[in-house]
Amino acid sequence: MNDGGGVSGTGDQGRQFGPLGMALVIIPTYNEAENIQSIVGRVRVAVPEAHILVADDNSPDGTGKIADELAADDEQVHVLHRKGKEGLGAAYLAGFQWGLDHDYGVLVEMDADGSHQPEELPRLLTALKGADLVLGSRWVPGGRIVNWPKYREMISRGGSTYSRLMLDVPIRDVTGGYRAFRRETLQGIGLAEVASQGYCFQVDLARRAIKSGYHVVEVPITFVERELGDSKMSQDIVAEALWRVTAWGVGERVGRVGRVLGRKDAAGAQEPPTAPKTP
Ligand SMILES: Nc1nc2c(ncn2[C@@H]2O[C@H](COP(=O)(O)OP(=O)(O)O)[C@@H](O)[C@H]2O)c(=O)[nH]1
Ligand SMILES: [Mg+2]
Repeated sequence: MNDGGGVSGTGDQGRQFGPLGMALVIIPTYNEAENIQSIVGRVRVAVPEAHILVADDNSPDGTGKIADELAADDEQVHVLHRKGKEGLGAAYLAGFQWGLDHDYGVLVEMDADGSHQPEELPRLLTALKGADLVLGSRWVPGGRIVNWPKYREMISRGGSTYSRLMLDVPIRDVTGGYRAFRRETLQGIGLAEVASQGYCFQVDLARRAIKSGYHVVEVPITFVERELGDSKMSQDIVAEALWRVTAWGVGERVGRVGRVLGRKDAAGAQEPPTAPKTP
């Protein structure tokens, strides 16, 4: 790991983000050798004051080595080398921890494949001034997708709708992965209990933020399907999302019913004994 040294939220660069502190853009990678240089370069141009952390799961195609070369030339680029493929969720959890340990005030999630356009990041960061968590959203007015196969759109829209109804969260794009968090939001949503590995990790974080009372805002984005490399989407990832969202939703409903019944019992116990009916 190259941790760059001298990273802090109080330097000149930090001040450019105002009271929120310095931003760290976390880019999880698995076999993104064809994309990593371009995405890092685009982020550096779009938000020159932000730092970047590439969280690579020991990609066989050498992504980690390319990232190391980029980091060697640029003190704002860092690399977290992980031992093997453990899923998007685990890579982000490690990246968040690294960012919190290094005093970043804003932590951004961004895919490596260009689907999340760095040029839209300033809009997300501006919105974060009035929110605790900003979600880049494909499914609010103004949001768009480019070159996405119909079946992927259906999985994504269906997954968001199912999650919204099941979990009772007022969010149009619950599965998206282009997000900006204030550090306090990540610290307040119980990251230590997050077990989701695949893309339902995103649903998990959004629902935790809402349930914890944080102000979550959706900002429209144009999501552009990757041109290079392969998607890591799999049936296992969809299956994990389906069972976890269902389990969370059922668990919440059971909990609500339990609380209502509990209140009734408690209320009943406190009621004064009814006076004997007079004949
Ligand atoms: N570190 C790490 N990154 C991953 C893993 N799975 C996916 N990613 C990265 O997560 C981002 C989104 O994955 P992608 O394959 O583009 O998913 P899709 O956009 O849903 O098809 C990309 O930057 C991937 O390289 C993983 O297991 N570990
Ligand atoms: Mg992708």
